[in-house]
Amino acid sequence: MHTIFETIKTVAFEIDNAIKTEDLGYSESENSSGEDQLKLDVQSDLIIEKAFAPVSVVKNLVSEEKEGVLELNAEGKYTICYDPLDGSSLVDVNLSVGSIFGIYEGELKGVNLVASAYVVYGPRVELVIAQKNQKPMLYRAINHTFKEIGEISINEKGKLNAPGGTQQNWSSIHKNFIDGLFLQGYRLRYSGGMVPDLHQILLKGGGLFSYPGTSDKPEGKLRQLFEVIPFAFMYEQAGGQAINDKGLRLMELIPRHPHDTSPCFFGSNYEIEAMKKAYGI
Ligand code: FDP
Repeated sequence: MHTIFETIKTVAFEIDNAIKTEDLGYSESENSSGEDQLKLDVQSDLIIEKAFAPVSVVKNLVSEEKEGVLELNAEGKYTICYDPLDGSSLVDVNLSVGSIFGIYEGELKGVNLVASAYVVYGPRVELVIAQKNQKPMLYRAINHTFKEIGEISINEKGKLNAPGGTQQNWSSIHKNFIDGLFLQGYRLRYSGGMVPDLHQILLKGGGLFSYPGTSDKPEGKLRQLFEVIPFAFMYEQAGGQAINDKGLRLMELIPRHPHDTSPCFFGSNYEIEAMKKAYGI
C-alpha cells in the first residue's frame, strides 16, 4: 500500500504541473459517460496509467476516462479506480480541481474498498489519505514534498451546505430539506468541484454535501467507484456519515457497471440525521 500512496504523490506533482502549463482545449474523443474529454483529462489519465504500470501490487486500473478495466499485473492484489481530474471544466476559470483514488481488494464494491485518497489542486496542492481504523491524514505540498499536516476529524454538526444538481429538477422533499438547512443559518458553499467542495466541509469541521437523484438524473450524477465510495470512506473515517437517498451507507453500494452513479449525501452526523428525517428513511 505504501508504494501506491507514494505513486499518488508522484502523479499529484505531474498533474499539477500539467494543469499549470498545458493546453486547456478539448480533445477529439468523448469519455465513457459521453462527455467531451478535455486534453487535460486525457493527459492526467495517461500520467496515472504510466505511473502505476510498474507497481506490482496493482492488478487493474479503472478510470473515469476509460471504458472497462485495464489489466496491469495479473499477480497484483489491488484495483485502483480513479477520476484523474475531477471538475476539470473549472480549470479554465481557475477554480480548484482534484484527483480521486479508490483502492479495492477483490470485487469492485463498496465493502471491498481498503483505502482512498484525493488530491486538491488549488492555491496549494494537498493530499488526503484514508485507511481503515485511522482518521484521514492531510498532507500539503511544500518544496515539492508532501508534508504531513495532521488528522482530519469532522464535528457533530457543521455550518456549510453544498447542494448539487439543478434545483428545478429537485424533488420537493429535497428542496424543503435544503431550504430548511439555510433557514437554520447554514451557509452556501458550492464551487461545482466535488473534491474542493467536500474538502472544504471536512477541513471546516462539518456540514453537508449532497447530490440527489433529480427528475433528469434519477440516479444522481456522481460515479460510485471513482467518486462516491472513496469519499464515503473518507467521511466515515473522519467521524461523519455518507448515505444514499434510501438511507443505505454508500460503502454498501454494489455497482453493476464501473460507471454507475448514485444519489449521495456526505456530512456530519447532525445533517445526515436531519436528512433521514426529511426523507422519511
Ligand atoms: P464535473 O462534471 O465538472 O467533472 O464529477 C462530476 C462533477 O464535476 C463534480 O466534481 C461536481 O461536484 C459535479 O460534477 C457538479 O455538478 P453540477 O454542476 O450538476 O452541480
